Amino acid sequence: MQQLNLFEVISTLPVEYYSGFLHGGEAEALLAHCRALQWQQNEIRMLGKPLQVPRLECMYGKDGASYLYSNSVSLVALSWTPELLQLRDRITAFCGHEFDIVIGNRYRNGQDSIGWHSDDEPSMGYRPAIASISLGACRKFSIKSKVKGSKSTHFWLEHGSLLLMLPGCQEGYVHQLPKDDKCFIERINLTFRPYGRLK
Ligand SMILES: O=C(O)CCC(=O)C(=O)O
Repeated sequence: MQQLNLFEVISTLPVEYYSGFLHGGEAEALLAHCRALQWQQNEIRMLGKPLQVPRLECMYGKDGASYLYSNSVSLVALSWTPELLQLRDRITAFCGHEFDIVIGNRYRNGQDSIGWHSDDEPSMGYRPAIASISLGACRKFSIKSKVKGSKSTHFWLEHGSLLLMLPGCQEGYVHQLPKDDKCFIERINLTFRPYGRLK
């Protein structure tokens, strides 16, 4: 498995990047599987007005799990598919972190995005690790410290790659996937997260 030189650039950040975590055929098969998941178009309320989230979303995992963000979108977990469960266990065997749910983001093209945020929903517990798998289009990912005036670091998330956001990342940093006017193809992202653990 290749660990990009980019890793050196980001070594001061609480993230690890593994290019080619999934081999070509595996990544293609997983992408096909993910396209058939139950995607939904959610809305948030902004200044009292409904606004479509600029991507499709889904959530799978632990029975009864629900995930609220922006005080308006509540994702409810559907049962694991065998493919997603197998991938979760493989990531845990690789990195040692345990996960209970996976949230999917489907960026239909470069006009879909996710803005600056951290994933600090209390249900994920204290200092969660999050494992992020990228499929399809290669998109730019940006991360910066929450300290005012901090500069952001950018790198590209390739098809089949794994990005680990380590404990401390959500507490100290924000991240985003900005729009990309030059991207015309789809990208699917899977973020495996802990849920409902006491520690
Ligand atoms: O699509 C990505 O790589 C980022 C997803 C993300 O930031 C999130 O799900 O919180």
